[in-house]
Amino acid sequence: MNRVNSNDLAPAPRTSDVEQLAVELLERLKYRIGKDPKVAKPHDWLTAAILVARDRITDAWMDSTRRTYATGAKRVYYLSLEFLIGRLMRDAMTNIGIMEEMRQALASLGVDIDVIAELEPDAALGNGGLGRLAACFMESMATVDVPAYGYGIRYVHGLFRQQMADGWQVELPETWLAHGNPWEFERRESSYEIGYGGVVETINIGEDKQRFVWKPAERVIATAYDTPAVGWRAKRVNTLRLWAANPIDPILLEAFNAGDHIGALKESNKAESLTRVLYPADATPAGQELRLRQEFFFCSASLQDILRRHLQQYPDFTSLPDAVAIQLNDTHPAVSVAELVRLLSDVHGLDFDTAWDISRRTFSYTNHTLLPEALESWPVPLFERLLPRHMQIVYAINAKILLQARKEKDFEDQRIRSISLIEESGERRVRMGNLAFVGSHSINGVSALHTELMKETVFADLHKLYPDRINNKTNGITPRRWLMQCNPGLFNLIREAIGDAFMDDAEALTALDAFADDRDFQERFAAIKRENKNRLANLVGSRMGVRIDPTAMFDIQIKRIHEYKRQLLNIIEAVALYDQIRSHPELDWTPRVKLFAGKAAPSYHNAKLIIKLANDVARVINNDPAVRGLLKVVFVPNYNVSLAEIMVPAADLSEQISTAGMEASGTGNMKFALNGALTIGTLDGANVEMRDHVGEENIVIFGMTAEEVATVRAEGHNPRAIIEQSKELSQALAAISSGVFSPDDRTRFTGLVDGIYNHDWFMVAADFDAYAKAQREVDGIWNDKTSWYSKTIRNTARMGWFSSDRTIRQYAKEIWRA
Ligand code: B1N
Repeated sequence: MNRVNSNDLAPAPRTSDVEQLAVELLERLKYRIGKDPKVAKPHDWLTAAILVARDRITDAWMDSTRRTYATGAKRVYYLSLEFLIGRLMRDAMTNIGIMEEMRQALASLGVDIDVIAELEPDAALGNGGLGRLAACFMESMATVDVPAYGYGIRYVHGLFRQQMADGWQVELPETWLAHGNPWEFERRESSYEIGYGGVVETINIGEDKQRFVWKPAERVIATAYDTPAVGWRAKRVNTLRLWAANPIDPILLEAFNAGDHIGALKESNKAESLTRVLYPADATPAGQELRLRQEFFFCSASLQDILRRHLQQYPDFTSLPDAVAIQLNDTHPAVSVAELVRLLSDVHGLDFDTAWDISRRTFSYTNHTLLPEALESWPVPLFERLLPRHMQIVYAINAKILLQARKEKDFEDQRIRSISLIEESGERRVRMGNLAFVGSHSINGVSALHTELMKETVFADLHKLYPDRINNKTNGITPRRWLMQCNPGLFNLIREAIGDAFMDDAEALTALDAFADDRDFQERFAAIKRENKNRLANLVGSRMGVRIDPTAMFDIQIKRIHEYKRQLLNIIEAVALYDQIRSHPELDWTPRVKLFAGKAAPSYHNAKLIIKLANDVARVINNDPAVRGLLKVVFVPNYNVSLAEIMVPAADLSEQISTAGMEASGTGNMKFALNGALTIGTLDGANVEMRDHVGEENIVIFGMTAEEVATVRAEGHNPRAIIEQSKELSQALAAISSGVFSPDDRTRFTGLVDGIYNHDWFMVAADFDAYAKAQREVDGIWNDKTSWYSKTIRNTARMGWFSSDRTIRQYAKEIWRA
């Protein structure tokens, strides 16, 4: 019999000329959305445009999948509880190279692509840097041709929407799925059972051997939703697979028939609440039972999926570490270590030691923070109740590790306690960081400084036991989204100057160095910055009704609100500057606009107070005629990826001022410098390496080093004495504390200021004078425009190394061996 070759039926490769795209747009509009162009709403056009792009991506996607099977290439799995994606349309269309044609095709149908692009909701399935890094990595893994799958949760509500009510943050639910999501494919056939609770049965199978069978009391179904992740030039398209929870019995028939229509939905509601909302905590553990349920849910589903795929291609699991690499994005997926051991031994029949060995050679773990309060741990009773079999496995792993450690010299009781998977002081808890560490063959930090501090602090003893495991992979950002797409003006200027090589190799940007002192180039660079600032000024004007002057210096701090990031230091400096401008009107002040944006965790009291302070200070300064517009303060609400894409290209000055030793890396710092901003920053996280790359004359560094902070904290310091020695600081603090900015509630900020007087844990007082001095140095550079542009152009030229393509190549070579 002659079988039909499916390739014969495959449509011919699509052309992407303007007419063809226009035809397809009308086709999708009619047959997929059911609308006539005459009545189509902007949203319908957005969906149609995405569907047309998606079809082209799908061709490349299937091709990538076939190639992975055919070559037997190693697969990389990136497990992350967060993916902070933002919008996808512009990214996908640029990467498959149809952006201009699509613009024209839509225009020929009377549709403005920029208008519909604004309607695409941000996929905000993450909080901040950790989630955004995962999104940049997805794009870079496809770009550098690593066969990769991202695994996470399809939250119905991503990060909350931030609204301001009288200057206070108010959280509103985000409904990114309200109009459907044309990017995703639901995969009903890829679903798995996930269990919780119940009991473990032990079956004796002779020769002193036992089998363990976990009988969960509760079960839910995990169903996959796939989104394509398109690499640059569509070289490869990978998969982001997000899990949604569904009940096993959507309707409890017995209850329903008995007339209890609400009770009949109990299971359904319970299952769906699992994946309903993203925990809004950044760099702090969420702590609640639902969070542990979420973590186990997506880990178990992902691992079952990985093992199933492996068995399609290999006879057994001995080949797993050679065929598969699983990267744990922080400790949030660390329960995977126990779950993989369970699946391999209890379900697939391997003995414990083999399962453990395979597992350890498959996993690697990235640590993203050293904040002691951020290290995840779960109360033993909770862990045991929810995951009884995993608790046994954790104990078994612990026994193995501690036995081995006791044989080492220098491992006395204190050291043993510190490497144990169980915290024994006070309430007994399972330490997820230690579990991730011992369960992985590689543990990496996210900047050179952070990695060194990992070795000296949180993982000092584990590092002593396993000295070859900790390594560094400095973070990066994708230059497609964070230069090409968000800053087309600068992108085109660079192309004209140095050609196209940097589009495939960001480090080729160094050719721009030759233009740094070229007057003509400086002027064109400045003109583009000015356009970007106009765009931001218009946004601030229309969204907030605040007029800002685009010729003033735009000084920007955008990131999550956290005491260690020190937005407070920036605000206090603004208050001190305000004082100075009023008392010395005769001096030649540099006009500045200080812009802030960022969300606070809803339960983080001081962070919310800092937002209120920024708004209170803004109201007073912006309305004081004595300031003569020389200083403005603006807090832009609802910071998200899309807002960052407008603010980053518009920045003159980038604020990266965390207490040294506390910001693991930062990635916003890289985005600003790449887009031609000067950085004012501490020697923290990746700032240190940025200084090495751009040159110390092209970045303004101030303040204590991580080592100095550690010493001062250990020896104790006297912030009160420091404050009393600084007239500017004491005046600014007195004004804030006494209610100058909060006449309606004079003691609103007293507690915040008292914290600085009494302990100053974040070294705000200790670094204030150095910071203020550095700011005046920035003014000096700003006022010499050739010097300013020669520095900022060099920033753009020398930031190519911070491309996430470089980061991913290092992971691929040194960790995944892919
Ligand atoms: O990860 C980023 C780094 O650039 C930042 O410096 C770092 O602060 C950030 C618990 C976190 N560390 N830890 C978190 C997020 C959510 C959560 O529930 C912790 N985020 C970071 C990328 O490496």
